[in-house]
Amino acid sequence: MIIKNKVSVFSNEYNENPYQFFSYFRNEQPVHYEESINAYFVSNYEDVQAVLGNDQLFTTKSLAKRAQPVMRDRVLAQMNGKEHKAKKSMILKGITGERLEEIVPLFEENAKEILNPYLKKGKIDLVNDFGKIFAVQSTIEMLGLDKKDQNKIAEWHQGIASFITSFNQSKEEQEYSFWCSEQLEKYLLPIIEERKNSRNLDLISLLHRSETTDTKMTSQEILALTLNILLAATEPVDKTLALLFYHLLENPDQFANVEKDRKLLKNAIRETLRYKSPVQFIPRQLSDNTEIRNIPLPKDALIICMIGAANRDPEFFTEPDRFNIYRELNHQKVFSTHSQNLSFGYGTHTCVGASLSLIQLELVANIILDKLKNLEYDKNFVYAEHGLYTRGPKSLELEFRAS
Ligand code: 2IO
Repeated sequence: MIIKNKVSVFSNEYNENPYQFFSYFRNEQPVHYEESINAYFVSNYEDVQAVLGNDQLFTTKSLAKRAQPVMRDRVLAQMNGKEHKAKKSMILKGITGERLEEIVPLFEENAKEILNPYLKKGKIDLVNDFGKIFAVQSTIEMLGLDKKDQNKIAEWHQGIASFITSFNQSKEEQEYSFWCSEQLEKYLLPIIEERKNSRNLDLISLLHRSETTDTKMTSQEILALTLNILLAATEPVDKTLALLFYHLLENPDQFANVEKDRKLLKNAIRETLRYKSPVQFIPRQLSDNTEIRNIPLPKDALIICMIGAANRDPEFFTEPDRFNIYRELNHQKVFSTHSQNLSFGYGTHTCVGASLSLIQLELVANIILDKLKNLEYDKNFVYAEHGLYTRGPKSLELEFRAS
């Protein structure tokens, strides 16, 4: 496509279909300046990798504005050195090994319970009837919260997610986000206090046991990490799941092969994350003057990595604009683990939950494939996506035969 005028990521055209502009950004505007938010967008794989790989120069200080106001203290990505290592290792303890064996059956139970009432109907909206609920319930299990509070937790999560992933919140919307953040604080602080001496493996109890250099975490610090986990483990889940099934339905041959050979699911999930990255942007802040592709960038500048565009860079992926679950098996250009695409970030602050999330998605996709046969779009279904920062289908209305 030949584009004459400068394209803004805040234009309607971009919002409608960002993917069509990725090659324009990579080739014509590799360091694209957006005046309205005073930020530089980088889109080539090599540049994004270089930015995320250098956390001394491209710092996570950007999160002080983007996340901290609703997180109420620093999130994991804002920490570094010993502190980062200690807290990250406690979080990992809550999602791997012994604890993973506890979580997986809970995910399974929840998924089946949410699907059940739809089996009789033969119809489901994979985003609004399933994905969003499954996402919140999964996070509730990991944090050891009460499932009966899921509706209010989901509502409050939506409010803080909107603050973090918006560029143009109105005053009212921002106030609502802060209100949600306050409600979560009121709800979570007493639970956090209660678990001071708990020996359990839920993430809140584990965070109490994280000994950083010499200080234990305060309840407020634990609150911020709890909100961090709530957001990071909830927000991308329904999106990825719906994108996976949408692109399988759009590619019936690949779908048929996945149904027959479930070992292909892992590749299908990774290809979905590459082809339609649910987290499209990762922000950083410069600690010094520098340049990218000879374009000078001033100290303190906000740099936004365009993950979706980098994941379709032809220098790194053969036929990048094709959804192809076999690419990892066929193409040598591509490495072999999820670290090949930048969907979980790169470098020191690579997503802590990446492995868990792949396990969770594979598990739930298998349950859906087992129970919902002859999947197809509902008669009147029209596909549409939304979101610039995090992006996914608005809905995915399906018909099926229950098995
Ligand atoms: C609080 C954007 C869904 C994270 C976050 C802004 C920090 C960090 C991310 C991901 C995904 C969310 N950033 N998770 O991009 O914890």
